[in-house]
Amino acid sequence: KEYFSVKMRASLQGRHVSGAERIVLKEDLPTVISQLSQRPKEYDSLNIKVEKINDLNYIEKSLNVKTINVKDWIEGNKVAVEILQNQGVDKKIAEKYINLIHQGAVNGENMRGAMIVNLSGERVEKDKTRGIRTVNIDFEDRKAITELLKEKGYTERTVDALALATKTLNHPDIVAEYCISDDPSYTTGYVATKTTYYRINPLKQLSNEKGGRIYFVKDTANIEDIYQYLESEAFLIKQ
Ligand code: PML
Repeated sequence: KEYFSVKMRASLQGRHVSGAERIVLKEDLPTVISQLSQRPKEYDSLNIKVEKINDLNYIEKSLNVKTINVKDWIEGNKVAVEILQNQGVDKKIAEKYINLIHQGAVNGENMRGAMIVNLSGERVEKDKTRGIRTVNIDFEDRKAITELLKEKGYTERTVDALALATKTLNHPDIVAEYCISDDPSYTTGYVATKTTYYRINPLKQLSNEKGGRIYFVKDTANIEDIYQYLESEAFLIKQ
């Protein structure tokens, strides 16, 4: 079977407004390209990139999803830090970088990709403005997963974020991830561990335009290998 990656990104006045990715069979390309092109509400520039995948890998199962409702984003972040601490991340280190994400990690602006922080508290991504981006990931049966998650009250964004987090945490050197959306109206965020995607609602203050991701890695992490795995290797998640 021939698989293709379809990546869409849209911007408005030079600002990124929407992005999505699918890995699909050749015969599904027309449908998927059309769907993705209709996804952003407003834009003045939209790119769709289609690339053939030569080497496709599989992940058996996505992370388990658990929702934690809290009274406000401050409380949400306390819960997030506790989960991170249970994964071996120092409290002070977790708090420092979480604060940075909430304030815009590049001089008050969002990074394009994720920050990588090791357990000693050092930032180890190669480019601190760009960060690292988890790409080339999808569910083998996206429709079924989406229906299942929507039944449980989750959103389309949960589906996309769950796929990304499942790939990210599947790397042996990555121990946990923290994420808040850069959409000012979307306040549910998550912390992912090796087994579980904890949706924390809310995890950021309503109307905050800052957002991003932090990947916490072992001190011995092979950074080159993490880039190669997250940015170049293609995976489908079976369920
Ligand atoms: C994003 O879209 O930028 C992040 C999405 C976070 C999804 C949280 C959830 O609803 O599970």
